[in-house]
Amino acid sequence: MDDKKIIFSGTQPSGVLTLGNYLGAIKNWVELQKDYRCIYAMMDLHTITVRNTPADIRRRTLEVLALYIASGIDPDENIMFIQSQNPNHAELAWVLNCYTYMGELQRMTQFKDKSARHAENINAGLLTYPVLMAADILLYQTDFVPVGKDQMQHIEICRDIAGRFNSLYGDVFKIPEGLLSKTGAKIMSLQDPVKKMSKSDPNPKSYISMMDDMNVIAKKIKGAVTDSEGKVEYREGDDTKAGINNLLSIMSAVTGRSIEAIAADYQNQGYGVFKADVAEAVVECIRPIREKYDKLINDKAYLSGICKNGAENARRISERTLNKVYKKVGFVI
Ligand code: ATP
Ligand code: LTN
Repeated sequence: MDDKKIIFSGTQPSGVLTLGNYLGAIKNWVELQKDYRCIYAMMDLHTITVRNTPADIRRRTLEVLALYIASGIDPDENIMFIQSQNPNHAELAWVLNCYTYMGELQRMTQFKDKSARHAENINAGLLTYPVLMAADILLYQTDFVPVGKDQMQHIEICRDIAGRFNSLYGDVFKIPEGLLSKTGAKIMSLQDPVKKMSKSDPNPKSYISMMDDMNVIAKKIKGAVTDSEGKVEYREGDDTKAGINNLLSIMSAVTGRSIEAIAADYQNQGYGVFKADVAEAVVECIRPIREKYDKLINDKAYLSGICKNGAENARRISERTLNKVYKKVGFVI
């Protein structure tokens, strides 16, 4: 490998990607590919921590890849692969499980949220999910992990696990840093704007899917929950303003203009005009991605080729770290 710093990130094929995934993560990845050696994966091993239909996982995995490419990630310059096609992830996760404490895992916000939402299936994988995520990152001696704000707690535990392992065995892992996008790091639900926009939300009106028709996108934004005050003003931390704060953040992320400048434009306007303009800006942001996506998704041979090639590269790079770990803990290799 050259001397560029390493970026690793991924999304789960647990649903159709949302505007939150795009603005919080993928858009940032596109920028980073110029200066870093980037590895972006489809995290299917993580997806079975909650019940999903197998055919859906299989189909969505290639949909996620097509969306990465349609968003502007160049498959010739970056490594893209399916997590389950590189067995080193599961192998390192097992080892790291033995260096992670139950108490740390039980404190994770995502574990608490998901175990409340899936009370009938609080499986061990849901608890140990952050250990697998740590393995994903540490296998590649990653420098930076670009994610949305909701994932920062998982980056912290990854750093703790790596530090603990290094203090026992010497410098085995690079300690990675999380990287937030400047705008759009936390896009909120359109129906309950104090909750993050999530592709697994049972109410489709709460999220904009990257696959929604353009008129559906406009309708969802026009139906977004706001307040009755009628002022397009950004007030950080004021939950009564959460809906407008969110629409301002979305507008800022898709146009690249500052929230202040946007709010100033709508000083004397009602929510109707503002929402119509946000809808138009979001549609214009998504439209070109969709057009590319629609062409790519039918070319299964091309997409599978990228995965195969990506998995070979990923395996080769990550093998070095795994071998080092096995040697350090005492396995005969
Ligand atoms: P699920 O709802 O299935 O838990 P998710 O959409 O929350 O899925 P991922 O697909 O794993 O989670 O997320 C991929 C990336 O998108 C992560 O970096 C995550 O931080 C980011 N992301 C997810 N939701 C948002 C959001 N609402 N705003 C900003 N970034 C987000
Ligand atoms: N947990 C992440 C998805 C994910 C990930 C990773 C992101 C799994 N492994 C490694 C970055 C690096 C999520 O966004 N829910």
